[in-house]
Amino acid sequence: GRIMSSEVEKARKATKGGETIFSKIIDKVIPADIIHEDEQCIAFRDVNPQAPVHFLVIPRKRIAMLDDVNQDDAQLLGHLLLVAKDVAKKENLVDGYRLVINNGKDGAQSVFHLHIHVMGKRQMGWPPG
Ligand code: IU
Repeated sequence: GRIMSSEVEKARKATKGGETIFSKIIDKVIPADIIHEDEQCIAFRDVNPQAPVHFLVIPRKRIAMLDDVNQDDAQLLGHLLLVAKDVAKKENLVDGYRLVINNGKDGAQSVFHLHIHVMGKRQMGWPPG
């Protein structure tokens, strides 16, 4: 069979509900390497990077997953993408980069606070695993 990474195993067991560690990062109760902050979102480096540059863009608003957004979040979602692009530029990802949103079990989501992964400084493959 296929080898499953521990991250995927973790994701398959993760369940939605309540506060996550990302709330604590937003509230600065636990530290993170924050590289962007504004009224609506923050961006910080992933603790387990999958590329030489790997950061997450997350809304301050507690949204568990992409499935939970609605029309009222349209501006916020657009903002997250714009921040992803701006921070990618600040991180000098001049040769391109990859954005990923893992949603739910099959998407291998392990933290139930919406986040956009931004990865760069290596050649990505397709399709993703
Ligand atoms: P996922 O999309 O839910 O599968 O990814 C969650 C990511 O959050 C994963 O890449 C973790 O390495 C990352 N992360 C983190 O940066 N800091 C933390 O305290 C925790 C997870 I928990």
